[in-house]
Amino acid sequence: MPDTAPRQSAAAVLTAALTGPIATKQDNPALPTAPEEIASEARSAWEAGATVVHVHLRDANGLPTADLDVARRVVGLISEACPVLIQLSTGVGLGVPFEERSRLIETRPAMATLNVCSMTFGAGEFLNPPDGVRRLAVRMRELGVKPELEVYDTGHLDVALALHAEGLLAEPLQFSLVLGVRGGMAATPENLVHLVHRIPAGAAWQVIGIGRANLPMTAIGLAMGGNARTGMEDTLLLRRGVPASGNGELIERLAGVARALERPPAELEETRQLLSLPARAAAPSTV
Ligand code: KMH
Ligand code: ZN
Repeated sequence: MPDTAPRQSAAAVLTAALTGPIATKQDNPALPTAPEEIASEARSAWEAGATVVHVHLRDANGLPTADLDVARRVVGLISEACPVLIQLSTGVGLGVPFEERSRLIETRPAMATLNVCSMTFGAGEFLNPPDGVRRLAVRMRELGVKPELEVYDTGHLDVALALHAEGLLAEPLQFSLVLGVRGGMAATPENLVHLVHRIPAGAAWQVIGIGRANLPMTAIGLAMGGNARTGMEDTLLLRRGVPASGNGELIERLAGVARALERPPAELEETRQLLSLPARAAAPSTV
């Protein structure tokens, strides 16, 4: 009997979300917060198979910040540590004002997140006002910063597609499907399948699973042909009761899943192609 099952032989882009804005060293002492720690974790993730790092910034007290000097320092240290591609978070942290968060793209990262809707986010509120989101999308397009469209619920996908229909987003689109945030979609295979079916042809997409959903949701996403993200922003545990020793360990496990599914982790140049990034990084910031 011939094997007619669809094959997923293409490489998968693995992204490491190194620290996020919410967890603290009390939650897991391996969480990187200082710029040097974040750069060292970027290198561990790179060595384990990640070609993109998603970066949040912390101040000297370990709190989320959108400080441009901290951004330049962290990006500089990561670039010295390894050639990984850097995606800055414009989500930053729940208490940081939207306009401050938006200024981060003036440092001209290759990629940055674009959160298209406001929402309840765990115990807090994540504010992304429609006019601000439109301005940020326009500015990202002007600067050549590739937006990663963060989709925490089905309506967020509609808003992202409406921004695209207005001509505010360059093709090909790139989506993160985030499952398991309290206030967003529950982490169920049905929710993921529903969203994947609605992603426009030619767009890149990755799965983000929060907490205990991290491994199952990313595994399903890889099996469906998507890219995947893990890291200490998404889960502090390797498995129930076992804290992750760092981002490298989480990426190593995800790379193993990807290889088992015949989706080997993408190399750097493959990643640039799969995400339609220019061959070289954007010009350094003069801001
Ligand atoms: N943790 C939230 C504030 C992003 O990086 O752009 C959402 C977030 C999104 O982290
Ligand atoms: Zn983030």
